[in-house]
Amino acid sequence: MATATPPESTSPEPSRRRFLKRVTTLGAVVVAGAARPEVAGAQSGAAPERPAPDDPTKELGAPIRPYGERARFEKAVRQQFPTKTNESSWTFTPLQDSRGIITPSSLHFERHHAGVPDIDPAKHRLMIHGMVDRPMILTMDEIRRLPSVSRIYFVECSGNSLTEWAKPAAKGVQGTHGLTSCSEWTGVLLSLLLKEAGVQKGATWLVAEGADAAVMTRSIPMKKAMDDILVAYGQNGEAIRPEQGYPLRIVIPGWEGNTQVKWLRRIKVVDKPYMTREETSKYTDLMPDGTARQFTFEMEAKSVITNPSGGQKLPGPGFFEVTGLAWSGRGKIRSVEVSTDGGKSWKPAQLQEPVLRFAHVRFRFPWKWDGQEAILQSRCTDETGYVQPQLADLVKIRGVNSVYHLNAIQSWKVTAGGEVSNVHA
Ligand SMILES: Nc1nc2c(c(=O)[nH]1)N[C@H]1C(S)=C(S)[C@@H](COP(=O)(O)O)O[C@H]1N2
Ligand SMILES: [Mo]
Repeated sequence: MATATPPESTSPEPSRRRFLKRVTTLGAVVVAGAARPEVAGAQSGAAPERPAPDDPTKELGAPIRPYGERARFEKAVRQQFPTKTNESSWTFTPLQDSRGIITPSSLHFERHHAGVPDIDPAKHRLMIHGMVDRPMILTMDEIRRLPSVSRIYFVECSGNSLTEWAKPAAKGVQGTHGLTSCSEWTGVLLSLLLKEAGVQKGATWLVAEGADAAVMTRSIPMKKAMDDILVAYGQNGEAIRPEQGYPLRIVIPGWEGNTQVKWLRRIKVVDKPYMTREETSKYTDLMPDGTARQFTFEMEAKSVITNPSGGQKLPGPGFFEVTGLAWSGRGKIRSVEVSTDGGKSWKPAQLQEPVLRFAHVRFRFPWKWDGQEAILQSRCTDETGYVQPQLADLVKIRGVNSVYHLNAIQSWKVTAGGEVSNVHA
């Protein structure tokens, strides 16, 4: 009964204080070993040291709270790639623990070139200038007064799966595919802002600039800007998280994550691409003949089985639901097939509604495992008829100098013992 009221005021026994002390100690240990202390620290605080009651109906529940947290037993966290600094780094979404198609904002993957800036929305401005009739400087309040839209889109870093070109490297799906996440974004269509500003004749590109210490800058063709690009301030029903670009970012449906400038502060309307660092020395694909592909904006169709996936263990033969995610930067996913024999035979998976353009799509496939070794694969086709390639076929065209844009079929091997691991089949 001690947990029925705030323990600080009534609890006679020192167990809570002991619990807190233990958590603090644990937190300190984890922090010392963690590449990203604030994440590790926050997690250790959620450790379920205090057992839940055997019969929850016999105790009064916890009091209401103003901002929600997930259940203390849930442990999925973003994982950081081992980079030299925490500021130019990235974290992966735990896709193996994701349900449905929306990524919780707290687990959206992150890619920062100079850390997460601390921006006061009251001081933030968006400037639109260059080849326009009416240059503008907008406050956040002014932007939020404009007609808005909400749309569900994935964001995928074109570096997703980059470790997997030559040999299977990451252990599980978080490492192989965790640089993609899917959110409902709310904001203003960029086309609306550009119409307000009055784009001049001959303006074919724009340059978007972030307010972070990297001042990340990308050139974007006017055609896409006039089509479906969002200037977003909302993510999954609340303000965009600082990690995702608070208070304002560009969301470009289907395009590589790097073009989707976070902490957006400036749009310059121009008549050519500006050849910034992020579109010359980075985010280009070196081909076998020594030339480089540039402005590879659209993320090609890709899918992956998230369960069962690398690092998991099947308890024994019997029924399993094979499930995963598919997405395409060219529009809608038309179909997903699953193979349990390393690509020799394929059967259609069921697509779960909603199936949206430029969004993650959840697929499901009932599988009766006979206890023999199996290789699980998924292969998607998008509405343009493009079929996700086998890795060998992708390498035939792209060679192995490429870093970005690996969208090949992923293979998970299931041993007779039920262990699941990352393989190249
Ligand atoms: N201003 C700014 N925008 C940025 C970046 C950045 O470092 N600074 N990183 C880019 C990269 S490489 C990617 S993949 C996406 C990642 O978006 P997310 O962190 O919301 O997942 O943001 C892009 N926009
Ligand atoms: Mo990226």
